[in-house]
Amino acid sequence: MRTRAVVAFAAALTALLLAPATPAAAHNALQSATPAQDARLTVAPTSVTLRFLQRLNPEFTTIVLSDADRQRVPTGAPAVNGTTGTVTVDKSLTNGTYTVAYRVVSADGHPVQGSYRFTVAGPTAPAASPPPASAGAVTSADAVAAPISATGADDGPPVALVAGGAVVALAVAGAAVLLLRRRRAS
Ligand SMILES: [Cu+2]
Repeated sequence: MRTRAVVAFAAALTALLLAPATPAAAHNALQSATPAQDARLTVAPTSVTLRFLQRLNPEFTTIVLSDADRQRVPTGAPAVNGTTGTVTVDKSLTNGTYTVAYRVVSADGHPVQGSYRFTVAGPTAPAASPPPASAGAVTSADAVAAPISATGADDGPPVALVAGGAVVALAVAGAAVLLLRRRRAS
């Protein structure tokens, strides 16, 4: 009788201890991703692939890509293959930080969601800037920009002066021609 009570107590205690651990162990989890978390890419990715611990259910697999302004980036529907889900990126990603958010279902039916970021830092933008005249890229770009806008602002007065000068020159020339004709006539 006593032994039975002890065994029952031990069994109940074991069940109690194991109970909280069981759901966590049954939950799905992200194992790896391409692009990887916090990756800094020089070439924009054309797809995002997430590999999970458990098989994915295509009906309950969501992968959303969004940009730094939290605007959703158009992608294809998630293509599920076993434990991996892939979305293709419809537009070419410009430089910036992107967030991959996912929501999948665990084997026990409970949803699991998470997100991570990666950065696209391709050489496209620096190459488009004016030829590298000096070492300090940022400073030289600012220095180049400033004179251009200053010249643009100064364009007004010189143009007016030139136009005014032309009018004066024409008047002088006209008067000279008239004088010459009068002299020849007389
Ligand atoms: Cu669960």
